[in-house]
Amino acid sequence: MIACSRRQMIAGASAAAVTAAFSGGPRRAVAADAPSVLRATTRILDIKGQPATVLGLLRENGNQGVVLEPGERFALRLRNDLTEPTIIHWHGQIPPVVQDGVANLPLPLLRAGEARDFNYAPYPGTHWMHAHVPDQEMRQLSAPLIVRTEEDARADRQEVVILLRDFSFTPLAELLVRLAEPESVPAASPPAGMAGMPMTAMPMDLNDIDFDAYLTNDRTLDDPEIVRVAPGGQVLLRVINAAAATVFRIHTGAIEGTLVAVDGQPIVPVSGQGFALAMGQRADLLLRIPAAGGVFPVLALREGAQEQTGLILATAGAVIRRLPTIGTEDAAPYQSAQEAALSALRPLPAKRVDRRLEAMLAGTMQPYVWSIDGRPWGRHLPMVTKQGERVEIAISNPTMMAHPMHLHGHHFQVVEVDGRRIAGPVRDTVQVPAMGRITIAFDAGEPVRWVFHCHHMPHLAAGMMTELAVGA
Ligand SMILES: [Cu+2]
Repeated sequence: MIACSRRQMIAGASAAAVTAAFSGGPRRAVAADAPSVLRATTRILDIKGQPATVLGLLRENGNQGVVLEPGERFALRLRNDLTEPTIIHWHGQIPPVVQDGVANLPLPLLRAGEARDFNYAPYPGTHWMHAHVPDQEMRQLSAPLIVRTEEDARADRQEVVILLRDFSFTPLAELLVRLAEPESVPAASPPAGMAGMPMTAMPMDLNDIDFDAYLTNDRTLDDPEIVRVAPGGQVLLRVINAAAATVFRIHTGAIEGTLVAVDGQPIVPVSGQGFALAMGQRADLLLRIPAAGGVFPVLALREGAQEQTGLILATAGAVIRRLPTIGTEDAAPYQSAQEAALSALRPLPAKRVDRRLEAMLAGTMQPYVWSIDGRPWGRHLPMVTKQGERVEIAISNPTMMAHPMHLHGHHFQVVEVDGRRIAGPVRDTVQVPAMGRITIAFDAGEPVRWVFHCHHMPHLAAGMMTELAVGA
């Protein structure tokens, strides 16, 4: 432990700039014929003293991603300034499918130098944007997409965006080769004949990749972002898990947080000091800074491991001490009990279920192939429904890893966890624990093909995607 040094104070000053970059900053009016530009480009991060070239989504003013005020449309021109093709998905939003951002569904990737315009009415809440190309998402091609509500605008509170990532110097293709090596990790599926074994007898496989760093707003705890907060003030943390393959437990330390929304959708508030967040998911947490002031780290603990990342909330004059990047005990894993304890503030309207679908998650380590219903993407069988139908998909996970499952084009409600009916949260990404079963419900939307996939990037790259074919 060291006291706040001059170097850290300088770090604090540059942290203020990063805060501005993540929180939007002032916007200027643009003419209708000159859309605001979002560039997919490269940038350089400092990872434990080593420069790392990563990808990013930057505005003309240098800010990452997009913050929209109440009633504002999502209207911008995406320009691919990379030397490779890319496509960006607006995670949590439901634009017409032509703007959804999945390769060839229906539009192709943007070529290097190509631009494409987007214009749709956004859903409010904490969302994000990312390349729908696993290798690019892993190279940090992601950013916040925040849509503020009238309530946000009226509320006397400070908003802090926390974008969590994992970082590896090793390219995805090489990681996939390593993952398929015999000595890598426990089997993805229980051996034949062991399906009836109790869960505790099986080796749960929480993390199949060890990353080189875990980042909060691009920084490690060696040089964290420091956010100035007011004594007695209220803070809204908008936490986004943009990691490729890491579940985090958000830990608010001495202050109890109140979870008020998941995936941008309001829930019946739940208080606590730790909430798990899977890849693709978001959590909105309200905090009250004690009137006496002080230093309040917000940590993200790597599930089932000791690595940690985070940022520091501090009142003026407080002495900030450095926090270790490795904690003292393994963080508790994401459990279905957390999901079962959440309730939507605005549930789906009551309606008879028109169609019940099943999705069986599957995987093998050698070769490293993950799939849905035993069929990797490309050989998949579409799940079929009709526009307007109330659909339930029961997702069964007999594998030894959890899978955060994301459905495009819809917001769904979690209605069953391990056999128990609940009026759970409305989401777009649900964590299906190892050996667990989760049922989601929604009304089928635009009559087109929407993808349904795991948000663990190596799993997605290895085939864990299917489609929901909505008929007219
Ligand atoms: Cu998965």
